[in-house]
Amino acid sequence: MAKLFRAAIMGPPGSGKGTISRRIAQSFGLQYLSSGHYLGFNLLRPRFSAGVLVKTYVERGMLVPDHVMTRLMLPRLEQVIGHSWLLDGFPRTLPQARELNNLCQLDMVINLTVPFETLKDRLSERWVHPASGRVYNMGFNPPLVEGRDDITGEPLIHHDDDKPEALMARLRIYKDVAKPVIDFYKSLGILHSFSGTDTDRIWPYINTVLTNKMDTPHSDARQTQ
Ligand code: G5P
Repeated sequence: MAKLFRAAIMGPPGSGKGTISRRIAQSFGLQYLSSGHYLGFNLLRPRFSAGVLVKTYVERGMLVPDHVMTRLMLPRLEQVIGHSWLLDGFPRTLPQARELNNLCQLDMVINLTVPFETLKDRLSERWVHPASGRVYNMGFNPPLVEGRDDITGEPLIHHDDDKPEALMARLRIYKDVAKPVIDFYKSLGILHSFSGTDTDRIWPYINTVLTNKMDTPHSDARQTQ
């Protein structure tokens, strides 16, 4: 049996984590687990008791408390114990990274760095299909029909936390909390950083590093949104 591979991707809001994660999942067959998508999905479920609290944080661009996030995400990882996976958006803080490390050790952490102005431009033009998490950008990967998801034809939405005020808060918070997480993974020797303004230029480097790290064969990168 091929060795299991566990990775996480981190980077500021709009750095392309979701876009690159989908390419990785498609090319390398990893299960894709997104904390943002999982939070959004749970907010739609009446049985999710922390829903109101979580909504307040997300809408303001603030981080959801660590204990809520670990209670949401760690059981999810236990469900995919026999699979290789890629985590997007978790862990976000040092306490989350430590809790995750107690449950399982990651093989690789991908760290994206993208200039601030680029992030602002991208997010102001982002449209999302809420049910699937598919993202579009009016310049980079526009939907086939304006305002509609390519696969289902359902309406696309602009997230409240992509609006300017929440966006600035998210970018500020990211700067503060990411550094200790980056240092933690650096100290474990598993951090790989990739910088640039274009996802399509960063992607071949990520593809090469992953190919070298994983035993499984890979297919060519493909845009999957
Ligand atoms: P999320 O959902 O984890 P963020 O804020 O980290 O959200 P986000 O905004 O989803 O990250 P991304 O995934 O890094 O961004 O980027 P993306 O969606 O792939 O790309 C952004 C846009 O740029 C898209 O429109 C895409 O098409 C376009 N794009 C990509 N590449 C290019 C390019 O090369 N050129 C151009 N022109 N466009 C491009 O977290 C949301 C909230 O949930 C909570 C927090 O409140 C958080 O704010 N949360 C947590 N709280 C605490 N702990 C955690 N672990 C949490 N996880 C989530």
